[in-house]
Amino acid sequence: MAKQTIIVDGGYQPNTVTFKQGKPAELTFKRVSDRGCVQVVQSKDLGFKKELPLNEEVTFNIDTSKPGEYGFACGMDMVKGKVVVE
Ligand SMILES: [Cu+2]
Repeated sequence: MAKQTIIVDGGYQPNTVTFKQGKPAELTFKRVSDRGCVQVVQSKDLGFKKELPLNEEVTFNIDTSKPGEYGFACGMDMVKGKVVVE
């Protein structure tokens, strides 16, 4: 299982994560401050939308069956990041 963690602190650190095609993958978000507007993370591409409680880890399984770039963003679609499957 490939695992990556993104720290959410007004933005996404890092804002791009890469997974290998065909390998099971988990992406975790951990929001560590109230800065910015990133209390919700959503992705139409990856099929999730969830609140990020402060200082808690929220994990999504990532479908790595198809290579490509899959965007995610805050609840208002302003702060953006992406998952690359290659
Ligand atoms: Cu926002």
